[in-house]
Amino acid sequence: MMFRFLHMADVHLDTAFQNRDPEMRALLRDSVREAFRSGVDLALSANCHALLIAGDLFDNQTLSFATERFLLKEMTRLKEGNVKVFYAPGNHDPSGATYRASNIRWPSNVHVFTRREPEAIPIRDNEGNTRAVIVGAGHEGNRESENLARLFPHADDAGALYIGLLHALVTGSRGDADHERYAPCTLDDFKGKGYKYWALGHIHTREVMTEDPYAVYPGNLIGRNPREVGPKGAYLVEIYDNNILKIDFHHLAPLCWADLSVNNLDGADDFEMLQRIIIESVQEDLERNNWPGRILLRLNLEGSCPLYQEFSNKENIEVLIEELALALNLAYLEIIPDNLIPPIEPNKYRDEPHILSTLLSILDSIKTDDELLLKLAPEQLAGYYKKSDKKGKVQYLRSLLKGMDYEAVVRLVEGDEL
Ligand SMILES: [Mn+2]
Repeated sequence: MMFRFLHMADVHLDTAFQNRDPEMRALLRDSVREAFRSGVDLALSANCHALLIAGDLFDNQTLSFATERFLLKEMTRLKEGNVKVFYAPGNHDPSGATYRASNIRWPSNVHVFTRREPEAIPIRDNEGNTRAVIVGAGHEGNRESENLARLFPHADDAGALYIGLLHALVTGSRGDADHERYAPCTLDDFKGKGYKYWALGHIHTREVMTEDPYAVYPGNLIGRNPREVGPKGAYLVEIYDNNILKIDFHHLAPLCWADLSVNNLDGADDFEMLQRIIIESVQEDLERNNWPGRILLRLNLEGSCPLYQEFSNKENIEVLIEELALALNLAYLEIIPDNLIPPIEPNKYRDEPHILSTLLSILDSIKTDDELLLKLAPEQLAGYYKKSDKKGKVQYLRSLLKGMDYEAVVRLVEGDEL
């Protein structure tokens, strides 16, 4: 006997995308739905027995009529294809009775784990044999602070395949530091319970944390901002009687975020040249990544550039965006020029009879002279409590000196003289 399922999490339908303009907002919201629809298509075409959704399917605060209608339609499609749905709510879509979503009348193929106490649902084949047991628990409120994984029972039907379904923060996962500590647990909570696979949600970064048992975050279904780069989707999992497990990641998002930097703009002395250098560099990066779907790009421009001044004009940036988005066939482009500097050579200003030269030589000295450095900054530093730790203070102060010689030249020399 074999059990096949699709594991997804953190769909976040109805994210408001409030800081985006209306066109971009529409693109992102439609794309989330499209990604979910592709997941349903995959579950149907791969003849999955079940779709497992590990929470944050939507946002209770903003659940719209359109999304409610969309979800019911997609769940019904799964029902018609004999795919069961197991859905364990998370902190964004908790199941508590006061939330609007708790009144949704799901089709009969959908099981929602509404309680934080785990519940075991057997899936049987036509002969009545247990194919798998899905054990799930849901968040009832939006700030679950308890370790729910610990409450999961041991696999008691010895022959059956057990799968856990839970929205939780597992300590030590790749996204640990960036996510709220809801339903916190550790990998140890999953061990020794006789489960084959833990279908997790909450962390937006994809990760197979362990293989015995499998503890898996599929990541969110689609990147929502430039911090969530690369292909996004769900895991298609097959588990056979002999305990062999096949796991395949499927990209489902119709678009991918990329976050790239260009720092070779020394030769960009006119608009044409600026475009050419950027296009070449970005094309190379995109080809190397070879990400599927349309690309949304955050582009950081860094380092010295003769056209430094031109970037203080917003209109110039808009025109550049227009040209590059077209040339690179991007669905969206934002440019961050904050780390550009004028093409300057601090050495040009050394050993001359002016204050900049004196400042540069002081900056040079305090790279090695601890006493002089402390003399220039005798005050207690905010947030720096160890008064006696001279070495630590010196180290910290020195870390602030990076790029200061450039800064000094930019501040003390008039634009035309650079
Ligand atoms: Mn969450």
